[in-house]
Amino acid sequence: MSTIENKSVEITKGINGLEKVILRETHGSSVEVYLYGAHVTSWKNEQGEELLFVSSKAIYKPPKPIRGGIPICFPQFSNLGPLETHGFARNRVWTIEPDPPAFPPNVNATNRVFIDLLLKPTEEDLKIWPHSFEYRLRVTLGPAGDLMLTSRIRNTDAKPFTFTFAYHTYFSVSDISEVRVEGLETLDYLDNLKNRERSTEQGDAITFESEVDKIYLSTPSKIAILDHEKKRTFVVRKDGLPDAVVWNPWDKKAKAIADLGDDEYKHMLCVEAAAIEKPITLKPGEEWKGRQELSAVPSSYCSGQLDPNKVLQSS
Ligand code: TA6
Repeated sequence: MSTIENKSVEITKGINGLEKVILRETHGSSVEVYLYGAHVTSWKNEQGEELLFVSSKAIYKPPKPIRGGIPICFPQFSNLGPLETHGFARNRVWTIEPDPPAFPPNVNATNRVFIDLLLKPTEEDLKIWPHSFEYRLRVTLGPAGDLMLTSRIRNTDAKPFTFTFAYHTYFSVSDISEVRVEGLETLDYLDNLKNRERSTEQGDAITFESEVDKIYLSTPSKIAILDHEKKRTFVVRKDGLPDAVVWNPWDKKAKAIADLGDDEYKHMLCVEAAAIEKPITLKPGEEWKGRQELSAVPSSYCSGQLDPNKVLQSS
């Protein structure tokens, strides 16, 4: 049964009866988040255009994580540890927390629509990852349609623990061959396609003509994704998340991924704010915070006319 709480936050049933929350902003933008995985599956602008990619073959059925949107990788990124790929947070059912511990004033600002979600390990989880924690996620839709994800992870155990993390964001792009990413040039990266060999990015902005799976290290707090055809620029701002993963599976790997359409790789690009190279360690009682803020702005990019510095320096 769907419950309308108020006009801007609706708790309802999504695909396969899984519970989801819809946030709506008065100018028309919206966000949808499933309690399964605390997984954002939709982010629409004021014109109702979808800004995130979700596979047409996505499976909304536990324990399979949803292909697309924003999976949360915690407490392990990829296979960098003993757990299943990308950890278990993305395939657990989170709860809504009506009254979480206070956020700093700038996060709690008025005229924002948000929902607070909570994940605590079950007895079963503690068998595979023996650390008690409280993971609070606030999903916020700003007045200009910006989407903010704020994670607060607290060690509620009697001993320290260490984790890696990523917001595995799938952006919707018109054509991957027409996309460029600015803000990562000249940085060091670990190449997942070469046993995580360390290299340095050369030259100009990053463009795509084959499979890419790289972990860029010590990245700036702002990264821009320019979609030439759509004349749209996504800006990723991040805090507490030094690394940035860039992934596109390209044609061969896309065919090998059962829940991704063969040609869908053309319309997606993952740029993931992450903490991977230097795992986070929390002592008992300590809390870590990692924030990602996404905005989509019209870009006047036209074969080299755009000055990347302007995109990256504008607030
Ligand atoms: O973030 C990039 C990556 O780790 C790739 O190596 C690729 O496997 C991708 O994530 C998707 O992982 P998934 O477990 O969701 O199929």
